[in-house]
Amino acid sequence: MAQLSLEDTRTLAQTVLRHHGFSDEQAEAIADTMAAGQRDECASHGLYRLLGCIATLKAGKAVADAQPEIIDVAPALLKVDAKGGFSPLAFRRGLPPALAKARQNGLAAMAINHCVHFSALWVEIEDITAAGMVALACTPSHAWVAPAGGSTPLFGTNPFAFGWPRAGQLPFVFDFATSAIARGEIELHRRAGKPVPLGWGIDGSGQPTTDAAAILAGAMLTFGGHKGSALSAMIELIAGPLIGDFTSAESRAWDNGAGALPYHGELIIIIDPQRFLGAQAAEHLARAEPLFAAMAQNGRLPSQRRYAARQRSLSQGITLPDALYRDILALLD
Ligand code: NDP
Ligand code: PYC
Repeated sequence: MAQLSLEDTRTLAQTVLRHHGFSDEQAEAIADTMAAGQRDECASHGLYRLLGCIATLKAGKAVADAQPEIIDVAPALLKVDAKGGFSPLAFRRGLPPALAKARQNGLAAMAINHCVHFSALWVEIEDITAAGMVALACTPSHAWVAPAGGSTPLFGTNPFAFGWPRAGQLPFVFDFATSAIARGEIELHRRAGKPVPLGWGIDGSGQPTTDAAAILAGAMLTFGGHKGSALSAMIELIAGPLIGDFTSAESRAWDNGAGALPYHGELIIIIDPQRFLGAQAAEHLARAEPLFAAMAQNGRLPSQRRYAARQRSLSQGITLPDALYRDILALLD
């Protein structure tokens, strides 16, 4: 394994992105997001994504110097047109006005449109909870996942994330794909030549398989059968047609076999507890704490693995498989 400090991780990502023509602002926002993923040991959404970002750019499916445009739609609605760039800079630009709207109105919805998307959603959720807000986010991807009972890909891996601010503690956050697992995790299994658990996907003839490559060529499955399938459909709708953007099937059609990262929109909803609860906000938010304490019956809350990994990375730096490190360095040739 290669070992890097956190600063070197961020610098490596920025250097690769700038080398391929990304503007400074785009490179910084993308690199920060990838470095956070690597720091929290979310390998499928860390530096590995550099390979996909550069391949997407080379395929002509991303704009390296896009300048996101903010569109004020209504008192509680904001759109950010990413103009074909990656989502992190669009989120970064949209967040301050979206938070201002949430403070003013009690809640705000921010749509990011026309963005290429590679990232884990918790990175954004944590920026919102840091402002004392409750947050939800979701996004489609490419049509890779069969609806419950089917074998033809239709849905994206469609992640759904939620965040709850906690006084004096890291927030309660969960963030999961509505497929059994993120596609990136199956890709990492294929790279490592490892089988995947049964239940992650089916091969081209609809048969259950543990072969990562066969699933990537066949179809992924939703988590929780018809329940994950319905949630995935909801995400297609509220982060697709509702915000005037692509579904996962439309994103895959746009890709047209290029093998690029998905291109679509994202919906982020921000709720201000202070506006909901006024002077009683602190008292009611504190009532979440016994719930969290009682929830950890299986040993931990969602995100606690990440937070522990973050502490490790802050003191020891990150590790990267040698083959991936070589592939990333080769992007500088
Ligand atoms: P996982 O199944 O690994 O985990 C999902 C969530 O469940 C995390 O919050 C995780 O916390 C929590 N969790 C896992 N195990 C436990 C446990 N035993 N007890 C309590 N909580 C637990 O993730 P996925 O593969 O579904 O998704 C990974 C990432 O991929 C997400 O961040 C998602 O945003 C991203 N993604 C992005 C897409 C995009 O289009 N941009 C598409 C699909 C996925 P912890 O992290 O602490 O383990
Ligand atoms: O891992 O499913 C995934 C994914 C899709 C887009 C970004 N990550």
